[in-house]
Amino acid sequence: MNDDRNNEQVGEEKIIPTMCSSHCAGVCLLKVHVKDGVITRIETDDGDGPQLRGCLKGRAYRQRVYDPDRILYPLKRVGKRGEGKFERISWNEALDTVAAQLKRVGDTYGPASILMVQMPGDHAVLTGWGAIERLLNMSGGFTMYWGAPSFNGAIYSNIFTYGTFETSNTRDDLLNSRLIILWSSNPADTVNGTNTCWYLAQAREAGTRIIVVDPKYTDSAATFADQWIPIRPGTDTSMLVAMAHVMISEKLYDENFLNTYTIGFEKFKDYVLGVEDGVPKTPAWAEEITGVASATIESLAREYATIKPAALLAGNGPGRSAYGEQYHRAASTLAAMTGNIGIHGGQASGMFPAGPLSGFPYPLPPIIAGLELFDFTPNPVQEQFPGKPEEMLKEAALGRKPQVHISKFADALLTGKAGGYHTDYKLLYVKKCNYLNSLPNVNKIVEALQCPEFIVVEEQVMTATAKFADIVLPVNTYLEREDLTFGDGLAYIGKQNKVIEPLGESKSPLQITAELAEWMGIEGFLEKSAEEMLKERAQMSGIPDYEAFSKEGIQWLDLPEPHVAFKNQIEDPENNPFPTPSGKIEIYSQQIADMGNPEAPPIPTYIETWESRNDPIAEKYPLQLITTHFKRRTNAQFDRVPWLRELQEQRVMINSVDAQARDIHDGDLVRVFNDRGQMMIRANVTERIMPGVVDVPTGAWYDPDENGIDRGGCANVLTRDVHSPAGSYPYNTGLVEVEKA
Ligand SMILES: Nc1nc2c(c(=O)[nH]1)N[C@H]1C(S)=C(S)[C@@H](COP(=O)(O)OP(=O)(O)OC[C@H]3O[C@@H](n4cnc5c(=O)[nH]c(N)nc54)[C@H](O)[C@@H]3O)O[C@H]1N2
Ligand SMILES: Nc1nc2c(c(=O)[nH]1)N[C@H]1C(S)=C(S)[C@@H](COP(=O)(O)OP(=O)(O)OC[C@H]3O[C@@H](n4cnc5c(=O)[nH]c(N)nc54)[C@H](O)[C@@H]3O)O[C@H]1N2
Ligand code: SF4
Ligand SMILES: [Mo]
Repeated sequence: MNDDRNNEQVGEEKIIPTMCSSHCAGVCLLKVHVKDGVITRIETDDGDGPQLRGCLKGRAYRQRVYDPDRILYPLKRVGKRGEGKFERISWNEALDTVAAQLKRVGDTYGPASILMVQMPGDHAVLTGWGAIERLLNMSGGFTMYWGAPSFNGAIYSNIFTYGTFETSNTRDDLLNSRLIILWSSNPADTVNGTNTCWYLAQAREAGTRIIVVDPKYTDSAATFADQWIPIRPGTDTSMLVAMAHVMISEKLYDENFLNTYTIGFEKFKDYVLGVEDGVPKTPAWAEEITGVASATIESLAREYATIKPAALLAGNGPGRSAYGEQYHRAASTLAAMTGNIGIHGGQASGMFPAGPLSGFPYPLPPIIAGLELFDFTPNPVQEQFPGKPEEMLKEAALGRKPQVHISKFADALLTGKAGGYHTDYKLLYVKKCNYLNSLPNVNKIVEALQCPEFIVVEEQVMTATAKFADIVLPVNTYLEREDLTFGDGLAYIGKQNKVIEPLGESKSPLQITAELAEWMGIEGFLEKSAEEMLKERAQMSGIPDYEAFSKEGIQWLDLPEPHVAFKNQIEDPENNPFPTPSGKIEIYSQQIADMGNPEAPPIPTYIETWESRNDPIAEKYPLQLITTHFKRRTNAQFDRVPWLRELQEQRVMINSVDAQARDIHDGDLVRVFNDRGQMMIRANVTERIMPGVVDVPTGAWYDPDENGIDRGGCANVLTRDVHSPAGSYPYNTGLVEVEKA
């Protein structure tokens, strides 16, 4: 396909459009210049209409493709595990080894002893989920993982509150808002859907009031906000509940909306007023917890209740803390109290960034389509395998067994049956995931990775995780393969064109799985060719001419107006119940109550996190650690790109008050530590983070010295490998101390 593009004529430069989508919540149009089969430069969208301009990472992708450390051939470990010594082997030997190990481990210990983890890598259809699951299921099964690090608290909240995770309006609808609250959301760094910043800029110019609630004075706050409200990490639910208190006591809430569309408000109201526990959740109560002045809480509550329509964009920062699900449930409850659901300019405040799981008026959301392509073959290890993606995510939100939360993989590998898991785990398959760098408690993971009998990692570059593999399989980049991708928060489908041949012997993630299936003698693994699947998917998404679409790299979907989640439910409730058991928005959830977990109450409730400022361990480790997403990386991807490294140094952000008390100056080398680990890193002494909080941005590459002290600035040497009942990862919950090195 696209032969005219792929067979470059010698000496002639071609410009090939393609769609970048790099696990970054963006999907941007790039124009890739290719000469003699080599990428020479990358430009971005300069066309008419809403441009989908790429960020600094997309434009620097050339250095990622040609990274001198790209893995070009299959590798076999020759040194000690983790030492990083490998030798080149053939694909035949690699596939033969992986196939034989999967069979041996399955036959000897049972298929449940196989653990697999994969992440998006890129957001694309063929590269997405489904293929490896199908392969493992067809060969006897494996132990499912659960827990989406990005937003498991939000998934849980959405499913139990709204009955679906499709809770978001498209981003262009922000132009209809009169008030926008960016609650822990920083699109100036984390994109949160391409063009979100463009819509925020237009909204601001049009006079929309924009408020940021975040412990950091982010670039988004600096660029867009009329007001910045710093808040102590992990305390957001108490502020939202106190805002509800203001709305209730001043009768500012939309009673008609609550009566028509919700159930359980009375129970929530009792909680807010303190009917049962005798503690009214007043702004003064929340001030003690959050550090936000009660007058500020009151005025925000009044503004949100009276300026209509208003979009509370509930970001995932607090969702990535202990009991983060309560924050999401509380945000959606406030959206209901203010009647901002199902209307233009409002938001259901389900989650933001919406991610590919939300807010799509597509005929079939392509990511789900990606799963369906592979039919989600039943997993013999999973007694009641749900089969359908929606159900699967619900099961995931509930953490039904047998499956292991990804944050517990290290624990599961170390303790197995003795630790209360279903079995002992003997084989680890890592696909599109920098497991060791991205999951909490790296030092424990390092220990755990010595346990399995066999580890296989599919990678593009030699990550800390890949160093622990017995076999490494080389993966190409999206510039070396064909795929489809889709807008995040805006309605378009993108074409990923193969602009160069794969480097070395690298292959696409789908190709690897398909070849492994063949090697294992599994018949009928791919029912259609990759090209057929893409064409079929494009057709289902309403794309009339595949060739023309490929030439453009993009197809906008024809929407008469911005998409608004739950518009039908609000406009015609009789005929459009919410997909919950009651048919209404469930502020009280009987499904949650039935689970009977006191740490997962049926109404949104403030629960103090572990390792809060009141924890006795705060005497030893007095600073709250947050680990935010960094502008010049996507998680740990792009960290090595030299052009990007020039732009921003990995440092720990610390307020000048905390720095002064420790005699730390800007640029000093400091030690950040707690009982789980330690790192040496330079300090960024600044007023842009509130006192008492430090930020080590996530994604820097783990780089231990001879004493095991991390020199790379990998946040997860400090984080804890636990999760809330809803599977929220507490990446932003934890205490540390910082001292001058
Ligand atoms: N440049 C870049 N873009 C990315 C990524 C990346 O790594 N780099 N990663 C992508 C991925 S996988 C994801 S999931 C998204 C993540 O996108 P976000 O969740 O938006 O990113 P974060 O920076 O982790 O968090 C957003 C804000 O939450 C704040 N925050 C942290 N804890 C709390 C808290 O307890 N309360 C409040 N109110 N605020 C808090 C942080 O200070 C931060 O400013 O971004 C995607 N886009
Ligand atoms: N402390 C802390 N830790 C965090 C977070 C946090 O906020 N704080 N955020 C969490 C979040 S939200 C997430 S989503 C996870 C992300 O965790 P990961 O998904 O592990 O992070 P990535 O860096 O995106 O890693 C993807 C890896 O897959 C490899 N790869 C293999 N095949 C492909 C491919 O086909 N395409 C691409 N693009 N890559 C491929 C890439 O080279 C890269 O090493 O991290 C989590 N970790
Ligand atoms: S990395 Fe993300 S935001 Fe940057 S160009 Fe690619 S898709 Fe767009
Ligand atoms: Mo994420």
